[in-house]
Amino acid sequence: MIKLYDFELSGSCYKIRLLMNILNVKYEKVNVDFVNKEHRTEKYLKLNPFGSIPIFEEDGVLLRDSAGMLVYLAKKYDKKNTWYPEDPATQGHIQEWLATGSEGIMNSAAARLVKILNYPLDLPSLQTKANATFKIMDAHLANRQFLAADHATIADIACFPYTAMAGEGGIDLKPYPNILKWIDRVKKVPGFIPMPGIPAAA
Ligand SMILES: N[C@@H](CCC(=O)N[C@@H](CS)C(=O)NCC(=O)O)C(=O)O
Repeated sequence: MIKLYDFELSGSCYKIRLLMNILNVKYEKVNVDFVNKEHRTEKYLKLNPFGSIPIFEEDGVLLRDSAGMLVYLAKKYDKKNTWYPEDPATQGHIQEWLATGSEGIMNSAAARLVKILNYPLDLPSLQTKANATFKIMDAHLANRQFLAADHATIADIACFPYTAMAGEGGIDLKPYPNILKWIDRVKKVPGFIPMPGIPAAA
């Protein structure tokens, strides 16, 4: 049985819950007390020396990064190969957006941590960097429905949570109409689930 070390308010953990729900994969959830930094205790640092969640285990496979988990789940459980298609160009583009989901968009995640958990980080700088990423993403989505293919892939899941929750980090998405339409599109994917801060489609 898959074990997901999870925190309900973490957008990174939500990426994994979301794909597992879409693919109808059963799993056991282990709640991590993130607010009190349980993920930084010895027990968790043994599982992930980088000290972050989510952490994922199945049959002796231990994964410590959400992008790795998305690839693993799609390869193992998506029998139709739509979430991580075989074609090399699409895989290349997916990897590009997995990187953006772990880099530029994480500025939005960090801005949210400043706002909701008082992380001592430079909020204006994080907001500026997140906005720079959203500007590029909005232009990319001007003539596309999804980030890396003509249908949803793990690229969309990787970039979705901290884009959709940008407002919680004090970042206004109104200047990015193509992103707003994309958020609605992702919410309509069969198997979509909400999380606190990301309501279901209206
Ligand atoms: N590269 C990791 C990063 C995940 C990440 O940043 N997780 C946050 C929670 S959303 C975390 O655990 N941060 C550690 C901390 O703030 O102490 C992934 O995508 O899985």
